[in-house]
Amino acid sequence: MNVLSIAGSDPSSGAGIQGDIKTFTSLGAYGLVAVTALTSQNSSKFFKSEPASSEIIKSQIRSVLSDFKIDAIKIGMVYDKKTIKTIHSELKNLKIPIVLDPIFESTTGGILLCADAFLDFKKLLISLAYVITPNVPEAEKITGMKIKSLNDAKKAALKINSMGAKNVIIKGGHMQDNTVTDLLLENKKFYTFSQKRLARESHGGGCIFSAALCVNIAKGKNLPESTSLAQKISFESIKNSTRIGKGLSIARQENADMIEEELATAINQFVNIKGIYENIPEVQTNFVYSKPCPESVFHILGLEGRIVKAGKLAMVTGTLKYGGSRHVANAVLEVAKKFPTVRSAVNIKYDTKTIKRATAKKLCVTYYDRVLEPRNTKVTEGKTISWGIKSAIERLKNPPDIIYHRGDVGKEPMILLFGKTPKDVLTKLVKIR
Ligand code: PXL
Repeated sequence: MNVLSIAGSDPSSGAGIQGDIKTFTSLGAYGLVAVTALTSQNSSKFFKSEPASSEIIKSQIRSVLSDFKIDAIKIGMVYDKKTIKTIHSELKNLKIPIVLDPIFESTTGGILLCADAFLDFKKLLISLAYVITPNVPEAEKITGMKIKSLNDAKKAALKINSMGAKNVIIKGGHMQDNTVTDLLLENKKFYTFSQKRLARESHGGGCIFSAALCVNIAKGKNLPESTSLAQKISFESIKNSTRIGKGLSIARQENADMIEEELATAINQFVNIKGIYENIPEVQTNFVYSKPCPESVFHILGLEGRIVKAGKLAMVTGTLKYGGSRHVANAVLEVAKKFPTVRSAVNIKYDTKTIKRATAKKLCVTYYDRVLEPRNTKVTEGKTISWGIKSAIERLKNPPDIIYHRGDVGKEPMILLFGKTPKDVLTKLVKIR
């Protein structure tokens, strides 16, 4: 999937085209750019900006549109009247969804849209937007209204919609509240998305929101889901912001931890599978998800606790923690050394029928025999799993879906189900039940 950012350059790489490329890449999209302006700024100060010529802006847009299939476009800094006119005439007949992020001023006070270009911004760009993403001050400037409450934001969203934007998101970060509530207006319906407020200011969070929104729209997700994901991604990136220079911290989308989000969702789906209690072994179940290329179990998120069988129900005890699982996490650690795409696993009760179904469904099934384990690994806590997994995958050319063992004296037999993501693991689980 390919997405295009039409925006300004930010040498501090927190926002603008540099920030967008990072967000697109971190979410698995291929990012293309058309540069509208150059800025010189760092994390403390904004120095200068200079527009690109209309000729080169037009030529950049045409060069990418004529070659790549573009699934969504984001417009950021547009700087002046002639840039706005060029973008409008190049995009007005396209059928590609456009995310318009109004960029008026930098966090450090630099002018990113000239005062005399404001009317053209409203007249020519707002009507191109599939969705527009102002924060509260930007929505106030666009509408001329004061926004002090969610109700005010709803009125402003309706007004921006009447100005031509198909859908409107007003980001609530500037509102005085303990939580941040983003408001979406889609097809005359309001949706709100709340997140706890982070007590920090950073550079680039707004760009990350609109770029993540753009990718999720490109992926075909609906607008409420795309908004919710964009909020989570920008929240995580602000939480992970780092003071790289001497001034403001820079939001870090590449460290944004969607791992927790994805695993928590999958665990919730796991316990709600009908009759899943039958698949939970005596030692109970853990479900893990690793950061890319883990070096220890502390790079692997798992339950510090278990998914337990309680009568005919499955219940989660404990919370998610890096290093929370030892057994299942060690298994992923070992598999990932040879097959780095494998990052998630769950352990389930051993049953020959499950193994037969998995083989029939053409999953890659392998096993190890605990009875053959050398004495020296047996006596060291935590080594058995590594030894077993290593011997099970030794001859594999492709990543395993299932590794099982039939137990040993006093050791319960077990099935480990692997995948790229928790969702992938769940899809396989549903296949073999
Ligand atoms: O965050 C908004 C933004 C967008 N684009 C460019 C910027 C900034 C903020 O500084 O410099 C080029």
